[in-house]
Amino acid sequence: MISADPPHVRNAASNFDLKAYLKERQALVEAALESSLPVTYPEKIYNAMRYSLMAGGKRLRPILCLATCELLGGTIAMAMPTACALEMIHTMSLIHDDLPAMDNDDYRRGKLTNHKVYGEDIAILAGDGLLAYAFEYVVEQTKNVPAEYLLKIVARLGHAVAATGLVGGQVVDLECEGKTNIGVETLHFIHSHKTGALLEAAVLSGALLTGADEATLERLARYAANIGLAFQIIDDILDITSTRDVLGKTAGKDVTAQKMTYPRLWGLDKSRQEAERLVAEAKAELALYGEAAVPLQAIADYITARSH
Ligand code: GRG
Repeated sequence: MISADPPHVRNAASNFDLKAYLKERQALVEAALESSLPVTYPEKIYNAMRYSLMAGGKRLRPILCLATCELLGGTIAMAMPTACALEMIHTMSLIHDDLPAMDNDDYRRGKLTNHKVYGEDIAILAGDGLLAYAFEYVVEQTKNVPAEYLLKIVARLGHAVAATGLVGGQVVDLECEGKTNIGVETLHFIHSHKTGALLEAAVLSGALLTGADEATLERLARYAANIGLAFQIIDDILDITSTRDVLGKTAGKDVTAQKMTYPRLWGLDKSRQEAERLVAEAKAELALYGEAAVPLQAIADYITARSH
């Protein structure tokens, strides 16, 4: 395929070391998360919250937030509290998703799930605690950002969690359990809400920290929607083609539960092609930023190349 990018952008893209970039960003996020939640009385709940928050994971949502903020001229320092809040929200959604009343999973991020270690009661509260703390954390810890920008970020995060986002996606997912006649629109609804909404919030909150205008937000929302869907398609593929050791969570669950997935709808080859098409579209949205867009474009590539 002939690249539409000018040669200097192509060179910047081919010289960009994504592995090193992700490693560095992950280390920054780990350090910030580590100090975000000290253990105090009652220790049990703080330990349960930290157990899942510090259990690893790719830290994709924080990294997207930092990268978008930097793309638009902001700094890592400005964005780090929001980046941590995104990971707190994501972690709470994983804890609740794994509960016996939801997906009933025993493993997550290569470890026993929160309720397996702390019991269901504490796991529910650990999720609630992380969710509430995320909002407090953004407002209390963000420095050098106007309050009106922070208000928009808080609203955007709320929108991503509420029935307009994660909760709505999870409800439709639960409703579809055991049904074999799920169409592509319903599948898209589930995943654009369960997975896409928080990825979009990660990108848009990074932009909102810099006071981005509507056109910029719309462009970045298109980038996020495309990588969000690609991310989910790859998730579905990996559930079939990978193992628990590599994924850090139970593999093959979708087939066992006879869940409707993209590979089930389209087959593995078409699913992979579709993910690649979405990533190419996501990258094209950012072409006008030239070299500055290389990190976000490389993150889009990582979504289809990842093994877990
Ligand atoms: C948000 C109030 C509230 C309730 C939760 C349970 C629920 C409602 C929603 C489910 C959301 C969910 C678990 C979606 C799946 C998203 C997804 C693809 C998770 C895996 O993300 P990765 O691969 O995981 O980024 P790591 O571990 O790398 O962070």
